[in-house]
Amino acid sequence: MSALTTRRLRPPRPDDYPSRLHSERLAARVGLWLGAAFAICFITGLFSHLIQHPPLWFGWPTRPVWLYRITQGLHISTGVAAIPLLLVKLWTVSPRFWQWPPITSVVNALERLSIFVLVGAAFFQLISGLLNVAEWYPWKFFFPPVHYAVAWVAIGALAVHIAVKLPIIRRALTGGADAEPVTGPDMVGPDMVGPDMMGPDTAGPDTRSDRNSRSGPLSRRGLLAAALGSAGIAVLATVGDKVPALRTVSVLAQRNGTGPQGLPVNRSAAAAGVIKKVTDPGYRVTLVSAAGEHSFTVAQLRALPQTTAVLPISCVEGWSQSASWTGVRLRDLLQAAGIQQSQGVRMVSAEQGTYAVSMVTPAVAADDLTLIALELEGRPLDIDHGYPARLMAPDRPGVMQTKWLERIEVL
Ligand SMILES: Nc1nc2c(c(=O)[nH]1)N[C@H]1C(S)=C(S)[C@@H](COP(=O)(O)O)O[C@H]1N2
Ligand SMILES: [Mo]
Repeated sequence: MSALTTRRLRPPRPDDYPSRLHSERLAARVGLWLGAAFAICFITGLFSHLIQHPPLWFGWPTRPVWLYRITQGLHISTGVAAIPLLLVKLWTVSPRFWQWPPITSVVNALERLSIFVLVGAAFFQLISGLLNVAEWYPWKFFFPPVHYAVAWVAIGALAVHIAVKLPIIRRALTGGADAEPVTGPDMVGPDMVGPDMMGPDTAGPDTRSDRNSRSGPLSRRGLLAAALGSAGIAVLATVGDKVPALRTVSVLAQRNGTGPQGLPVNRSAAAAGVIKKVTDPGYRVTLVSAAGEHSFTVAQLRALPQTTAVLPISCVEGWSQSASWTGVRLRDLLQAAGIQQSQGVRMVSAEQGTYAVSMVTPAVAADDLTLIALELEGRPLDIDHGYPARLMAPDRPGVMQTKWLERIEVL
């Protein structure tokens, strides 16, 4: 029998993973950062979902106008940071994946199942999110609802994982478990007693795991620093599409300030198939309400009182950029048509498709910064930015800033 077969046939022992980097303490430390990244990513993602599908109890403020820019920037950046952290965390605890026997008890089976779900959901979220930012969709499903549903699976499995591991996390983070390999007692069962359970004398520098340990050139502190460093580099490499000052170092950022009128474009007029329609001299923006229909030519919209506001486009995909927009206040337009109150306004684009419609809540409709924008940086909107008219409202996901407005339906 070859040495390899022999190795395979017997249960792995802690000695098979001599690196001290497979320690509970390191796993807990990296886990702490990873958990924080996941928590921020989940909460900011939840906000983004609620803003786009608001239940009756939910109201997102319109000030500060950059709040969503921050929350969604955090959502993408914590997701990016989580990728190297997750990989290091998995490597650190990897000896436990080859536990022998594979299942030791019902509790152990449940715990392993929850970790399987957690790792699967975490990978799914991070990879699908990253590909969505890159606008590459090698799948058939519609990304937002699936990403949202799996977020609950991930966060639920994470809560179970933290609850189950709480004693180990506490032990690892309060010291004393320094020399404890992740293949230690909690993995094999209560019958195997680890150094920290046998008293301080065996937990000293002379324990089994210490004597056999080979950490190579890296210390545990070094690996933690490398994990955090990689997370930081990953964020720096992608954050430039949110933070203009970091554009030059952000070599992997998707939308880096390039586009007509200095502002990126997610979907061009050509891609949306609206060029012919919106450049037609007969193009009108029609206000529809219980009082009837009222059509405006572009010239008529320009003749109404104009308001200028500096508002960011804050794309759900993470890029954001502030710009100066000029146009008619939605509030003024509604008033001009004799509409005092609404239960919401539907913004309908000349485009057909998924992003052709967005809802404006009564609070947003009444806001004095909610514009039917006609100009960007003092010039008529580029056709790719929604010429002749688009919605620009404060503190709102980019996907809801409907371009090429054709109908404004007051409910
Ligand atoms: N009709 C329509 N409006 C739209 C979109 C679209 O595809 N169709 N894309 C939205 C998205 S996802 C974003 S981020 C912003 C981008 O605006 P910009 O192209 O002017 O920068 O427009 C939004 N408005
Ligand atoms: Mo977007």
